[in-house]
Amino acid sequence: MTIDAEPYPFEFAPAACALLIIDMQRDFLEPGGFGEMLGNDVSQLRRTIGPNQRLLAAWRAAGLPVLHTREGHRPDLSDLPPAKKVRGRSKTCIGDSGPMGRILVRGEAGHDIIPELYPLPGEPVIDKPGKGAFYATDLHAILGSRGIRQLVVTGVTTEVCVNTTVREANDRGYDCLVPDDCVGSYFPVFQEMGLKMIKAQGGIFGWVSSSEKVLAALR
Ligand code: C5J
Repeated sequence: MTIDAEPYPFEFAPAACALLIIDMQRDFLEPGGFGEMLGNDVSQLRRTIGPNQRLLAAWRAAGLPVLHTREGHRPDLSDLPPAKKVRGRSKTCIGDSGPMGRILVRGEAGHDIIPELYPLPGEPVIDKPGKGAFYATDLHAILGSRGIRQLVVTGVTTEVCVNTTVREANDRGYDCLVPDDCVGSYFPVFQEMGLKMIKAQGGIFGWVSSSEKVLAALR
């Protein structure tokens, strides 16, 4: 079975393919959250919610594995590198009080996944301290134990945590497909370039498609 994709059709092996939803967290997506507080236009990310909901519903209905990630840190910030803490020289940074609790701290309201895409019991949630979902997590072990070789990667943001995760996955031998309407960036130019970088040079990191095309294959 193939999915229409760029740079060429993706050989879809449903029994070995997981949906990996990156960082659809309240602080990144909700009006009044940390992302908006920094001056970002959250509507650029919120347009991905509908396509992700449709894909997630179809994926679950097909009985295929779903995993979610959240970027964040331990409440004592012991896993927060000082360099990450001070980067940006922002007045408010990771660990400080934000509009929805302490920013990017596990257990806080803003750190959690938006209700529209909330994980079901049994769907692994990978808490990651970095941008990539494989760094300092057990994601590779979980995927390996389930025989997963392919990932459909969605979420936010396209050029940061989605791109980093796709690159990490590629180096670990996974084939990654990214539906363009299911990933978002606060910056339109990074959205475009983030997707181009994945599919360039014959699919150097993976494939780019759309949720409709993945849904067509699932049907
Ligand atoms: C993610 C970020 N999830 N942009 N984080 O992309 O800091």
